[in-house]
Amino acid sequence: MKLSEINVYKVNMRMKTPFTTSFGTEQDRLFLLVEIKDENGVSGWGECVTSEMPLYIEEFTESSWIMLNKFLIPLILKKEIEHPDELQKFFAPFKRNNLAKSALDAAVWDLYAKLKGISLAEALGGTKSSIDVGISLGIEENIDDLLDNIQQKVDEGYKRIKVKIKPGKDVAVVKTIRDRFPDIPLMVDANSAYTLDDIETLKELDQFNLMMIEQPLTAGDLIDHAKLQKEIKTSICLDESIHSYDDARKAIELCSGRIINLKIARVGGLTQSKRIHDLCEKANIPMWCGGMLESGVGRAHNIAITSLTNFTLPGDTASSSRYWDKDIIEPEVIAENGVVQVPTAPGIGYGVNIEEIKKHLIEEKRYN
Ligand code: OSB
Ligand code: MG
Repeated sequence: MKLSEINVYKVNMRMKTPFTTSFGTEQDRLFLLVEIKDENGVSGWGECVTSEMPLYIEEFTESSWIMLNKFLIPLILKKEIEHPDELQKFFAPFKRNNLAKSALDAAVWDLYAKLKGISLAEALGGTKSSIDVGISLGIEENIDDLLDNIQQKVDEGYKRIKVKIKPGKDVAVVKTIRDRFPDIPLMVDANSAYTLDDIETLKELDQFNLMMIEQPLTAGDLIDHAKLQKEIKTSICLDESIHSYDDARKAIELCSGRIINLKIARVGGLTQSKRIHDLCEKANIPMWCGGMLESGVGRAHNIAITSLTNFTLPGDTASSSRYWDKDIIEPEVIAENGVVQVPTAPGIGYGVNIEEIKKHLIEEKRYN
C-alpha cells in the first residue's frame, strides 16, 4: 500500500459532562484525527488522544501537532509498505511521543485491513465477536451525585464500575459506595496520586473487595509499586507506568502489579499493543483496554484490540453516548448490557462522518 495522502485535523469536541480525575477536570476535548489515503483514495483513520494540557502524560495536543507535522508525517508520506509493522522502523529514531506515533499507526492498520477486505479485529488476530465493557466515573464534589451516576450505569448493565480517587476522596467515598452497592464489580483509579507514605490509606482499601486499584503511584515507580503490592491484598493494575513492551516486561518481572491496563496510544499504537498482549498472555497477566475519552475513531480501535483473547477483564470502552451528544462515527458505539459487538465490516468497521468533524474543526493540514 502506498501512503499517498495524509490529512491531520485538530478538533475540539465538548463532552456532555466534565470528567474529573486526581490531576484535573476536562470537558472540552482538544485532540487530533489522522486520515491516511492510498493511491486509490481509500482512507484509514487514527486518533491522537492528547489533551490540551500534559497532565496525564507528557504529550499534549500542540506538542503532538508539531510532532506529527514536523517529524512523523514527513517520514512516512509517499512510502510504499506491505504491512503496518513496518512503521516501527521509521518511528524508532524519535524518542517516545507515543500518542502521536499511535495515531499514524492506527490509521495505517485501518487502511491495511480495509485493503485486505477484513475487519481490523481480524487483521490484529482478534477472535471475540463481542467484548465486555465497564465504565469509568470521575470524582464528584457531592457523593450523592456519584451514587446516582453509579446507579444509572449499573442499571445500564455495565460489567464493572471504576471510580476515580485522590487523597482525601478515597476510603470514605469507597465505603459509602460499598454500603450502597455491596456486590457490584468495583475498582478505583488513583492516576498516580499517592506515594508509599500513603500506605496505611491504601491498605484500608483492602476491606472493600475491589477488583483492583489502578495506578496508585507515579508512572516511573515500578519498584515502589512492587513494594506496595507486597503490602496490600488488592491487585494493583498499571496504567501510566506502561509505555512499552519493556515497561511491561519489567513490571511483570518485578511484580509491580498483577493486571495491566493497555492503552493503544500510550504504547505507541497497535503493533506494540499486540506485542504487549502476547507477552502478558504468556505471563498469565490479565489485561483490559483503557480509554482516553476518545471520539468514535479511537473507540473503534479500542474495540478491535479488545477482541484479542487476553483482554479478559471489562475495559473502559463505554457507549459513544456516555461522552457525546453526537459522535463522529456511524453507527455510534453502543454497549448493550455492558456488551459491545465487534464490527465485521472492513477496517474499523464504522463510517467516519466528515461533515460532523467539520463542525468541530479548529485547523487542518493536508499532504499529498
Ligand atoms: O486513567 O484511565 C485513565 C481518561 C483520561 C485520562 C486517563 C484516564 C481516563 C479514564 C476515562 O479513566 C476512560 C474513558 O472513559 O475513556
Ligand atoms: Mg487510569
